[in-house]
Amino acid sequence: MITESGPVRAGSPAVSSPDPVSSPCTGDWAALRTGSDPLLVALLPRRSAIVRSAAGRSSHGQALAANIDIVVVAVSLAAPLNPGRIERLLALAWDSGARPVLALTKQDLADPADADAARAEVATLAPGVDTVVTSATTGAGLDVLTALAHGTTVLLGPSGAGKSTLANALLGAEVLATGAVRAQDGKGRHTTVHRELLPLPGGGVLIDTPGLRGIGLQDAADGLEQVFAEIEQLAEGCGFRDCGHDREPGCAVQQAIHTGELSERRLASYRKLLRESDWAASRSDARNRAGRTDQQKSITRHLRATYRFRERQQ
Ligand SMILES: Nc1nc2c(ncn2[C@@H]2O[C@H](COP(=O)(O)OP(=O)(O)OP(=O)(O)O)[C@@H](O)[C@H]2O)c(=O)[nH]1
Ligand SMILES: [Mg+2]
Ligand SMILES: [Zn+2]
Repeated sequence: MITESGPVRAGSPAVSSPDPVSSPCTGDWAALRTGSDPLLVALLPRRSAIVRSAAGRSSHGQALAANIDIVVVAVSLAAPLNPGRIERLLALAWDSGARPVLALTKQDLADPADADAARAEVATLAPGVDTVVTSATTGAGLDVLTALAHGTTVLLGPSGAGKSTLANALLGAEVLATGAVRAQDGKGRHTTVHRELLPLPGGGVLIDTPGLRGIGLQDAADGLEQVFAEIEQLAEGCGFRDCGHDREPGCAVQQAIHTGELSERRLASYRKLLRESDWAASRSDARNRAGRTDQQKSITRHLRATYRFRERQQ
């Protein structure tokens, strides 16, 4: 933890909350009991939080970082573009309450024509998102990114995208370890293993994160609405209010696909991510219900026993 007298390591009491989303995470502001054994006594309310659905079969969410102002989604220009992953990361970013920025990294390694094509494609994936083309080698775009970063900035993206390299460039020092990507497919080797929070020279802090393997969406409907804003907008022109954008007559979304204004891939991606988000949301509702009824269950059990007793009496 960083305090006015520098960093300290503080214990945190056994987490009493059953929901891991509310466990302390990088970027949290906390109240400390100081002394020889500093102890975290309270977390301040978060103004934003990046929550993914945790790995495994549990439907719990996991907060990756809190109180974020800017989420920089790093995408390498030296690897094939993965539109679905960009949309997923942007949904996570928007949904956190922070402002997403796209950094297209490794410009120096990309063929200029390919870089232009990637930029054009990314523009259709990220309406309303500032996009910066960067190179840690030539320094391109770093000034723009420095200007965009303020408050708490977090770097997100797949392993090998160049997050730690970008972080070092923004920090003005080689603080974070970086690692070469695999030659055959440009994938990273998961060099960063912990989230790191570091002060930026111009003020604010920067959080570098490990490249996420699976980023499940947890009830990110608001984020998806932002990422797929143009589909939401088109849907307002559909004949039916609850149009499924399938074969309904007067469907403005299908019409846009027909004219090439909207790609089928994008509609499919929207549906897939919405399904995933809704599923996680319903699971967590079910879990909340289950938690609440623990007490009710014991009452029911008690009642049932009473009924059985009465039946025997008759
Ligand atoms: N030429 C060039 N190489 C870069 C650039 N940015 C990153 N790299 C290289 O890409 C590789 C991966 O960079 P990292 O910064 O370790 O990637 P990361 O996103 O932090 O990856 P993880 O920590 O595994 O999640 C390293 O070999 C970097 O030197 C760039 O702008 N230009
Ligand atoms: Mg890294
Ligand atoms: Zn429709």
